[in-house]
Amino acid sequence: MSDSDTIRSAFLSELNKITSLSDLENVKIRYLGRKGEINTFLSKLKNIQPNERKKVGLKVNELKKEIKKRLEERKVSLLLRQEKELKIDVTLPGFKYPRGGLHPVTIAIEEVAKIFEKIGFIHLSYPEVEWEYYAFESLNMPDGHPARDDFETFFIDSKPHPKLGQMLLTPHTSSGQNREMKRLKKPPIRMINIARCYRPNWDVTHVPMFYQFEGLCVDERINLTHLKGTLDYFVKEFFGAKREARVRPFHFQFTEPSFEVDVSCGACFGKGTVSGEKCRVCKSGWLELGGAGMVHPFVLKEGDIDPKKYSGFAFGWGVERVFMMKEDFKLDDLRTMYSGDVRFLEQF
Ligand code: FA5
Repeated sequence: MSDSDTIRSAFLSELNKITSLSDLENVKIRYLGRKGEINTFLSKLKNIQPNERKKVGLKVNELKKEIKKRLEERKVSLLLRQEKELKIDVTLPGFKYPRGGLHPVTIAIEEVAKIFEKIGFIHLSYPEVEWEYYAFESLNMPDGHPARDDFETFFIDSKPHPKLGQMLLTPHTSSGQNREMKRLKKPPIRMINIARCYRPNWDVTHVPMFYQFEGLCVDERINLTHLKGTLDYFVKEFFGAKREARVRPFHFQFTEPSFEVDVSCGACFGKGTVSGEKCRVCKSGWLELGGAGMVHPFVLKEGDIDPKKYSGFAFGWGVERVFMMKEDFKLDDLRTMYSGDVRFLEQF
């Protein structure tokens, strides 16, 4: 046979003639077996012009997938027909249903949680439907404060709580900080809160529903070196031993001092150049991860913790973002992650 189209049409006509499971097995061997049509064709790829080879190879692989799928479907329909006719041969091998896999975001959540659990952080998911108090007031952002604008929010049209304010969809996992302080009543606190967050954003780098993970550590004498050590630990565990974290001054209303955290680029390892040329992945040597800082004394007081005795650090990052950075791929559109497109999801 000369090309994959010829193999395909021959296969389709044989497929139509299959009336029993043994016919099906023969067709399967003829096309997918070790010396079958597909493998024979693949072994001849080396004779094709190099510029054509990739295209033809891809096409044959697609055909192989299609043949497998069609044979599986045929098998299911034959078995169902047999069952109907009450001619069940219990000695025949069973058939396998196609297997699904975990969504990449679920894979990332499990990995992040495991990394922090190893150093004693408790994995929790605080509510995504939240009160205004936890998302803002408890975090040093009173009603009308301009910092609230950084966390554009979906409010729920319902009767406000007399003390906790309006109900909303939490715009960040920092709303779990006050809840955890009040749950434990007393430090030490080591929490990793991984939960859904919502903001009315919809563009190539923003989705209205996304995940964040929030670390919170409060104890006596916690200082910046503990924060930096934890960031370095996470970066090495998640991205690889050669990667490093760095912090840059920033502002958040609920941490003081506040930082943005960067991770050294996996292509140039912080140098910004590869073989004398500007690194194409990062351009500057570093990639932005998310926010962090030392917990503001106001936030500790709101959590009934004495800021003279205790101090802490916190950080909060987007799960989708760290996942993409780890896999070293840039999605042209972050919304693809939630499009339910199996061709995208099958890659992980
Ligand atoms: C915050 O949400 C702070 N709460 C983080 C923090 C926690 C700082 C603790 C200090 C201490 P920011 O708005 O920058 O910060 O969001 C953090 C990350 O969430 C972003 O870097 C991004 O990765 C992710 N993110 C935010 N909005 C979206 C969105 N609409 N779609 C996808 N990811 C988003």
